[in-house]
Amino acid sequence: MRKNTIILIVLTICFLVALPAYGMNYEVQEDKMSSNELAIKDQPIKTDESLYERLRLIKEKHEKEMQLQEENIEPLGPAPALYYLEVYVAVSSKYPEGEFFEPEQLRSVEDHGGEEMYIATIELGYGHLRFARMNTSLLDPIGFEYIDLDNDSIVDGFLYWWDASGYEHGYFDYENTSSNYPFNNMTDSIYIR
Ligand SMILES: [Ca+2]
Ligand SMILES: [Ca+2]
Repeated sequence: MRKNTIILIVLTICFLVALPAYGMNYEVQEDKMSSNELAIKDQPIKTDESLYERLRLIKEKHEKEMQLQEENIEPLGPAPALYYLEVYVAVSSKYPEGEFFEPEQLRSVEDHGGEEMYIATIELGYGHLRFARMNTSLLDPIGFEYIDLDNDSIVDGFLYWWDASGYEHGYFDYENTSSNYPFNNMTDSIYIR
């Protein structure tokens, strides 16, 4: 009887000590796995040098156009109106490497979906009415980054991440409206297969 009780106590202690340790290991592995899987989402956009080159050219072209206009009209305010926008990348559990889109691309090449899916949009200039939709249903933003193309600490644009988790495919569209004159509206879209 006494021997059995001692064995029982020893087993209980072993179980109580092992349980949290097991739980912790499991947690850590889970975290590591999910952040590795969709790591692209956590990489600063600045690491995409080819994107920055492309955006710099768009900015230069826009500034030249603005200069030509300013010769005729009164100078613009300090914050530039929204002048460029695109769907940049999609990353999903089914395609964790991430698919970067060409500006004119109409349809994703890769098959996306699975448990998680995030889509990033990029814009230059300042907008204030952002709407991202999947099959006309609004998506929530989960984060954003500033884009500073010339390192002058003046923000040139924004990257926004949208949560499209739960969709296996669908029509993604993004729109934004300029905060400043001429209060123009811009859109871009892509079919995610
Ligand atoms: Ca800048
Ligand atoms: Ca799919």
